[in-house]
Amino acid sequence: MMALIATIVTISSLFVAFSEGITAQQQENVFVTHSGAVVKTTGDILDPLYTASTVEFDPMEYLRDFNYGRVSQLSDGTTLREFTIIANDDEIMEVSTGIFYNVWTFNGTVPGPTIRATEGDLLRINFINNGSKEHTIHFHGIHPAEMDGVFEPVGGNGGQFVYEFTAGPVGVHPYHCHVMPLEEHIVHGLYGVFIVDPKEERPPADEMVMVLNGFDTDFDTENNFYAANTIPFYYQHHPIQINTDELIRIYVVNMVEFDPINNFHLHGNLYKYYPTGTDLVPSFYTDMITLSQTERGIMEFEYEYPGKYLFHAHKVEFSEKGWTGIFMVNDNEEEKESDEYGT
Ligand SMILES: [Cu+2]
Repeated sequence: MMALIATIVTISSLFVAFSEGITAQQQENVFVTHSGAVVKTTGDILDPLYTASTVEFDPMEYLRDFNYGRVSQLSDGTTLREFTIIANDDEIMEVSTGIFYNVWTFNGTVPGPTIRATEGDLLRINFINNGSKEHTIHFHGIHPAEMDGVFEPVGGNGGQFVYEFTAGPVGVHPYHCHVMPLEEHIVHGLYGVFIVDPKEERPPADEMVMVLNGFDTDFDTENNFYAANTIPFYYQHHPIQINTDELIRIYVVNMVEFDPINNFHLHGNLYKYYPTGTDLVPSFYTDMITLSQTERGIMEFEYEYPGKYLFHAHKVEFSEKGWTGIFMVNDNEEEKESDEYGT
């Protein structure tokens, strides 16, 4: 027994000495995760987490980023909004830690920019296809047939097309590429959100866009990851900061392919829901909506109590694969002060 212990002690001390020698000789590798954290390790990196070609995407920035275009006035008083949208299909993005995927992008991101206009504005979208395949932009909404982005595929390597139509109807609509095979062009990321505001504005609110999406990273026509705004679990690790007694308005669009339905459950609260956002009177007061492909709407709510509240797909498979987030509800200091002074 003593001999055995002595042998173990000898081997252990040899190992300590030997491993110290290895450590001294090894260089630390530095890599960056999608959240921007810098990680150092002397171990093998089986899945290098950073490459120069990684598409930068910040779900927190995307959340409240609305693109109103270059605005000018026509002689008849109509507001003209001009946008430039560039398609690409050769970029690589880290869609989840260590998972790199060939995203097809509008203006370099998935989803593309959130385009926003008021009902009746004239939209001019200068589309440039810098990809290697044919692409288009098909807007949901009302417009002439030749502006529908279906029968006029735009060639790659610099092909151009100008989409021009009047914004309408009021609501939240998706836009996406409509080239065949459609599923392939959509699931790689060629989609975004198009908001048409009513002429008489909705009440002021903390406004956000959430695109519910997924990624089939092993090409078996089943999604491996799900998210609100592309990066799985992002808003769980980076809770969305909101205030008590403040109106929150979310433009939500379901772009998940392969799975017939998605849904949106809010904790500790209920929301008013306007399907497609086309009516100014809500249709439901609920904590749960179900959405099929490209189904969308506007949610409005206020939190009375501060604290941490989950929002997620009640389809548990989706939430466990990334479609989950947190609202961090902070005490509304402004409201408190105005209460104290009775203003
Ligand atoms: Cu396409």
